[in-house]
Amino acid sequence: MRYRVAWMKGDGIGPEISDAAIEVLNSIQESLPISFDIKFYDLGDRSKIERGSALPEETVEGIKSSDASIKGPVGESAFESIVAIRQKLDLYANIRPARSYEGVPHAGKIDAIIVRENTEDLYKGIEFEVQGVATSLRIISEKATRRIAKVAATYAIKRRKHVTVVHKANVLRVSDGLFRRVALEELGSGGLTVDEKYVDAMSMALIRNPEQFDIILTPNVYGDILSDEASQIAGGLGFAASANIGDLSSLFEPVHGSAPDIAGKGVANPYSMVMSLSMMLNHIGISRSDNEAMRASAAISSVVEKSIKGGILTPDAGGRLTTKEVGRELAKGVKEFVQTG
Ligand code: GGG
Repeated sequence: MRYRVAWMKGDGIGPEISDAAIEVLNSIQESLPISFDIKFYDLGDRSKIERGSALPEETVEGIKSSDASIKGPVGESAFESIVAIRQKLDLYANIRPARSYEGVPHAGKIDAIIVRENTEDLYKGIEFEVQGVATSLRIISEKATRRIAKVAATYAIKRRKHVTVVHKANVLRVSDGLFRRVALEELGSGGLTVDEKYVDAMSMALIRNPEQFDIILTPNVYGDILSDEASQIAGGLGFAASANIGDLSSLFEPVHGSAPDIAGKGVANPYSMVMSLSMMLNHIGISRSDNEAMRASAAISSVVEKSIKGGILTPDAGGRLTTKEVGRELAKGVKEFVQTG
């Protein structure tokens, strides 16, 4: 099969880590009966300066008309670009796995997935200031809560059948009260173990005993914060990949920002981007029932795991390789993996 992929390289380290991931994708095309027609689109700070928009209409149309899309990190324009595209295309499920790998120093053993509602909450962006008083409106709807709880259940059923619902319903009694009620209602009938945690207690429990968590279901803002914490426990944001999934489109991206302080130095960690690519291929495989896409995703995951263990790492993770060298090694590893079965 041939798939159309929209690729936004983004800002800062985005182009470097994108190029490393494209090298891996090329090795997939050379070794499996699957191919990709990649089209590049603008998104983020540079796009805003050069084109007057952090999210040009052409990019939105490009994502809509592709089979899958993937982006590098963006800088200060996150609200106008990534948050906006999630809302525009109703990419309501943000899937952020946090897993500690052998070979990377990690603060605790973790293998969890944060399932974050991706379209509402304070990130809806309804804010205004009147006479020195700034107000942000927090939107939590029954419809959005129910559908994200369903996604959490789908993941939990395939894993350890355990969901932790995160909220602060003792204080935010109406908004988090609704999230808690609807999520527990939706998760209550599927044979899952469901528990709940206040977000403050959750941030402590994640550090104290990260191993206990499987699927972590959260409203938008808590999910953004907790996923940085979880990825730090796992070994750092350089290994944190994610998916934004809707009913009609999907967009894959590293969890981290654009790291302008190290941009252009050749030391950025490309694993987050390569793992996002693996998530994209897995999504194509599932949504199109394509075994070759599934095989490609599994090959990348295996090679990533082996390479991390084998010390193929950039300096942030204790290695000595450049971004390009890690990309090249992963591409070579994927080709060998596929050829040797
Ligand atoms: N702390 C990681 C980071 O900077 N992520 C980019 C970002 O702010 N994304 C917004 C979002 O995921 O909602």
